[in-house]
Amino acid sequence: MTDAPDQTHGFDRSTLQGMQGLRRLAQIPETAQHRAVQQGLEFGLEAAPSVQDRRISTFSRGAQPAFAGINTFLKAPYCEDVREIGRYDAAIIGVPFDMGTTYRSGCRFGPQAVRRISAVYDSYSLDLAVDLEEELALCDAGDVFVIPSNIEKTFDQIDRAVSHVVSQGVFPVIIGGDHSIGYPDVRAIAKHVDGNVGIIHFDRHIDIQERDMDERMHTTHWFHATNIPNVPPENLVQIGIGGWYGSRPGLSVAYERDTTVMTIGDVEKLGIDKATEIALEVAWKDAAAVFLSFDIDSVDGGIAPGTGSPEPGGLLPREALHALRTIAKEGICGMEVIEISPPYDTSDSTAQLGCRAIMDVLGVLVAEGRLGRRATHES
Ligand SMILES: [Mn+2]
Repeated sequence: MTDAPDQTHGFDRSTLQGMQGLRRLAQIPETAQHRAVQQGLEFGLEAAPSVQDRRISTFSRGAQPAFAGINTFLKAPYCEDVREIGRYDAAIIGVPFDMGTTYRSGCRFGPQAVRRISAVYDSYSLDLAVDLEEELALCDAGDVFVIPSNIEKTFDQIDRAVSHVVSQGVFPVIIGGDHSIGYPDVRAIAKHVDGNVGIIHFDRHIDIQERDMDERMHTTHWFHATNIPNVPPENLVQIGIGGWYGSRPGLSVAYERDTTVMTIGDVEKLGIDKATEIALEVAWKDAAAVFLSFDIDSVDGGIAPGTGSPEPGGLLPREALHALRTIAKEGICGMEVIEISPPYDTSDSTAQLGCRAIMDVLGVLVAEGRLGRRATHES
C-alpha cells in the first residue's frame, strides 16, 4: 500500500479514516500479543492434538475466549503489588463504594461489571488507529479497600490510593463507585500538580452542594473539590446538567461560585463540537492540568439505564464519546467513570459504555503521544 491518492473509485479513498486506520495498524507490530500467546502456551499448556491453531492453550490464559478467564480490565496485568505500579504508564483503580448515593445504590459493583464486559474487547481500534496492548503499559491495580459504612474514611483511603499511583508517574483511571469519590480523586491528584487543576464534568446533576442529608454524599463533591486552593471553581465546567432533580442547593452554589454550566439544551444548540471547545477553554484557562469526570448518567437513561439517578433526555453515546475523545486530545491528568450500577443495567450496556469511555480516552492519549510508547518514542 502506498500513501499516494487513491482515485480508483472517483474519490480519494486515502482520506477515509477507515483506510488510514488500516494503514496505521498494519505498521504497529504485534509483539505484545505474540508474547501473550507464548506465555499462554507456557502457563496454560499446549492444546489437545486435535486443535489445529497451535497458538491456543489448554487452559485459557490470555484474551480468548472473551467469556473465559479471570477478568482484569481488558485482561491487563494485575498489579497485585502496588509498590510496583511505577512500571506501568496507566492504571485502572476500582473504587467499589456506593454509600454516597441518595437514591438507588449498587454502583459498588461498577468496577467488576466494567472489568467483566471489557473482556469482549480486543486492544486495537480502527477508528483511532491504536493498539493499547502494543502501545500502552496498562495495568489493573485492583480495588481500593473502601470502608463501606464510613464515607470520610473511604475518602481518605481513595486519596491515599490515587495519590500513590500518581506519585509514581502513572496515569490514573478510576472506576466508581458513586460520584462522591470525585472529591478524594481530585484531592489526590491536585497535590501532585504544580498549578491549577481544571475539571470537565459530564453529568445530568450539578453535584456542588455542601452537604446532603448531613453528609458529603454524591451530590457534594465539587463543593469540597473547589475548596482546594489549586482547584478554582472558575475552572469547573459542567456539561449536560438539567432535568427535574439533582440538587436545588447545588444550583445556588454553582451560581455563587460561578462555575460554567451547560445544559443538554446548550449542547443541542451549540452542537457537541462547540460545547466541547468551550469546555476546554474554560477548564484550561490558566490551569496546569485538567481532570475528566464522566458520570454515566450524563447519557440518556434509555441507553444507559444501569445507574443510580437516571434522568431522561441526556447525551447520546456517540456525542459523549466524541466529546471525551476531543477532550483527551488536549491531555488530561486523570479520569473517573462513575455511577455505573449493574443491578439496574440491562445487557451490560451501561457498563460497556463506561468501558468504551475509558478505552476511547486511553486510545486518544496514546494516539496523540501523551501516554504510552508513542510518547516515549516520538517525542
Ligand atoms: Mn449524576
